[in-house]
Amino acid sequence: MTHLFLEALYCRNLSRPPVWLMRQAGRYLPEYRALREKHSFLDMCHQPELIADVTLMPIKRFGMDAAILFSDILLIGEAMDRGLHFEENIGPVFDKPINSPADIDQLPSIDRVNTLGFVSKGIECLKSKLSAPLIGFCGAPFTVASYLIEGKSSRDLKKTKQWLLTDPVSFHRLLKIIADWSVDYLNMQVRAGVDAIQIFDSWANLLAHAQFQEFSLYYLKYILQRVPNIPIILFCRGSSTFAPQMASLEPAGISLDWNCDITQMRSVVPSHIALQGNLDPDILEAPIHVIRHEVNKILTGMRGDRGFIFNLGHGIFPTISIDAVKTLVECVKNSRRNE
Ligand code: 1CP
Repeated sequence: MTHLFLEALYCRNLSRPPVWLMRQAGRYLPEYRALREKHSFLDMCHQPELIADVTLMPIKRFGMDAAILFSDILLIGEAMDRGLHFEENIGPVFDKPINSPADIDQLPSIDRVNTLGFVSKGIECLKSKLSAPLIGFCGAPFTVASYLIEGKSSRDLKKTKQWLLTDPVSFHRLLKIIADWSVDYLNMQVRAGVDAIQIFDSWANLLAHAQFQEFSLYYLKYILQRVPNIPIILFCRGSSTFAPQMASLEPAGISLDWNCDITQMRSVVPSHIALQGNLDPDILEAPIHVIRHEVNKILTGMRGDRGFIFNLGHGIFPTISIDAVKTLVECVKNSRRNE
């Protein structure tokens, strides 16, 4: 059976473009909110049956062409024993942030990755229930390091950036440890049955050009080389600027933020690398006719591109309406063949 999403990821899709949305399994869904009344977010991430149920929610409701595993990039930090919890209206918090090189030296050994076995079980649980391809994921070492260092969400990553500027050697040590954990964690997901992987570098946009090369790209390459035989999509906020550097790693696909014209990006990213994106998520809070117009603009610009996957430039907000998402998915699914 051919799947549009995988066909497009291999840049050989001759049909309409596939569509899925970052954060499609999340708080904008009433059925997700109903389940969250009964469980904490981390509880949901820990229980294989709930992982499967939530992953399936958007597929059942909208029929996206790919499912993304319900989980979180910060579970690796939990496995590292840094005391992860999620606070209402605040977001992720690490009770034991990484404050010094000595904290790096005390991180547990890599076999603790196996404490994430519930993720594998969730994937196995999904395989019989899901006909669409399943996307596994992890955070990029730079983004995961930034949460471990800041201890919570931060809009400027002051502590992280001062660390990498003043003591790059220990910063690299931390990135290497996270990269090794990520390799094992992703290979665990591949063994359990995911069909593709996306790596999220959500805060790369705060890095200068040369910093991106040194502190992000190097480790993305490290991971790509060690997780073979599975198509990997690289996403970063900042991909509109960093796409040429990302393309040099030859990933299966690049997911673009919404600051660039995706059609023009095709002249920068070679046609054997899939392009995913890149609707501005704010557009989903505009009137329905605006949503249709903007979705069609992207579809028209990318018509005929065998490696195009429709997505947002970043995740869906919890405030976005079901009707808006329905409109988007229908527009893509009703679009003309890719000829
Ligand atoms: O309260 C709740 O119910 C939890 C909300 C929530 C959800 C639904 C969080 C907390 N994470 C998730 C799921 C999640 N996170 C997925 C699952 C599947 C899907 O996409 O549908 C994925 C892929 C992630 C990845 C993730 N987590 C990223 C990278 C992508 C991105 O959006 O940039 C990041 C940065 C996180 C950290 C995180 N987890 C949760 C929140 C609110 C945050 C972001 C905090 C911040 O803005 O700093």
